[in-house]
Amino acid sequence: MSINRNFPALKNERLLKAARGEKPDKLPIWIMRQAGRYLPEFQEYRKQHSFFEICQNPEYACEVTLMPLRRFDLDAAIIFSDILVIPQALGMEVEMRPGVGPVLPEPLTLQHVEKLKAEGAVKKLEYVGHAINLTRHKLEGKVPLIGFTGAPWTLMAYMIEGGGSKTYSKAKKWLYASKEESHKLLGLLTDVIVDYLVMQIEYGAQIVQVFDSNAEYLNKYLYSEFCLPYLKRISSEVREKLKAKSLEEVPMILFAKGGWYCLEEQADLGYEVLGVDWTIEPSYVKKILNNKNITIQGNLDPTALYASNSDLKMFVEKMLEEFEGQRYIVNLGHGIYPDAPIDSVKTFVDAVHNFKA
Ligand code: 1CP
Repeated sequence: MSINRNFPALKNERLLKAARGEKPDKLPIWIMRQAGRYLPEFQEYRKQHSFFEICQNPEYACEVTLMPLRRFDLDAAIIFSDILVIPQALGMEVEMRPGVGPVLPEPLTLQHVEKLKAEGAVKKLEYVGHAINLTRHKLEGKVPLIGFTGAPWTLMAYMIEGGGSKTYSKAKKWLYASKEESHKLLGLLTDVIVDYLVMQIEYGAQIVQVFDSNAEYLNKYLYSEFCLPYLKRISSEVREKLKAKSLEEVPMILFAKGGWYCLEEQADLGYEVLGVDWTIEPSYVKKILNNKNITIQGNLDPTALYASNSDLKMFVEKMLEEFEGQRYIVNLGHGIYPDAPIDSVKTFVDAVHNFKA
């Protein structure tokens, strides 16, 4: 399969404009995990195909990516995949267990770090590029396509814990007791992430998001030592490599869930957009990022979608008013839950687009 970079013209520029700090005609909205389990058509699809079969087959991944756009007036598509395809490409086994989530049956040990090889990993992930290329064409320029990756620390944490965890204490133990191995692993993941993002952009991703979902388990010391330098390397090296390949730069989003304790530092990492989770007050965000040249993305509580339609509308409008005056992309403050009512998603999207801009 080859890359077809003869892309259709983009008709909806709200997201890219907001990311670059230009004023869009209406506030852009997309929803983290919008192509997922809350959609009955996705549940049906999953009965026929395993999770990774969907990820690895460009036609299937494209179909699932387009599902939410047929239902809602969203301003972006996000390619269907998962952050754990990187550990998989590094040779670790990853299972998607229904009702449990991802499980890595043989978690990473300290001795194992030496054996991990970055070479060839991105080549193995080229199926994500093919899915992106196909989807970008199938979108016919309707909305931009978002590519994504997990951040180094978040991937490290899943690799060591072998799946989700309440405390991530095994992975955090490395940060205190095995600093050298931790930095080695984070550096290797950063190398892979940089090339993975460049590959996604080359195949057609128009903006990329780095998910640091496990930022909430760290503090300012740990985040400064084990995350900020790597996140900075990602934003600068992706741009350098794009330049070297004569590819246009794309905006980059960093979403460090629960990373309120170093919001200000995040603004200096070279990302155009910072995602903020649902625990942070818009007024706090505005105060901390005052005068920083950056777009904010977020942050409706995903469980607000269970509220009555009139309450939900009120919560959304309150949030939009509070973020007014800020460069802004509307989203939830974390991924949508599997039992989120479909009607509420429509109420959310419509409330955003009907809001006086
Ligand atoms: O629509 C979209 O957003 C695109 C698809 C997507 C994305 C962006 C999926 C599909 N996963 C992700 C990112 C992802 N995966 C993150 C970052 C966002 C976040 O914090 O929620 C994380 C932490 C994961 C890891 C993961 N994969 C979890 C969380 C586990 C835990 O306990 O921490 C789970 C449950 C998955 C499985 C998964 N990924 C995606 C879907 C649709 C599913 C459900 C599995 C299924 O259908 O069987």
